[in-house]
Amino acid sequence: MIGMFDSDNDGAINFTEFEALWKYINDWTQCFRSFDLDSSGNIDKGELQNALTKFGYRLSDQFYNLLMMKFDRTHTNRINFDDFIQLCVVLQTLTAAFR
Ligand SMILES: [Ca+2]
Repeated sequence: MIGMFDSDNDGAINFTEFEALWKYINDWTQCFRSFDLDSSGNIDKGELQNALTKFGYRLSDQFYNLLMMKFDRTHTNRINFDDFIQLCVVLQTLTAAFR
């Protein structure tokens, strides 16, 4: 992840790059919190459906089950913060591929 933000490729994060990294993480944290309606610190299937519907995705119940199965790595029917970021990135990549 650090590599993504080392824009001058000197192997280190300078202040400007750190600011970009900080903003990126902050944006994701805020996004995650707004999804986590019951403030449990993770996203359940209902919260995921609610959030992705707001994003304009129309997905079948089966697809949500698939997403939960794939990204719920703790097998608690809930998605943690880092898995949630991964889910969004995968979904964005898929959406871009089908456009
Ligand atoms: Ca929650």
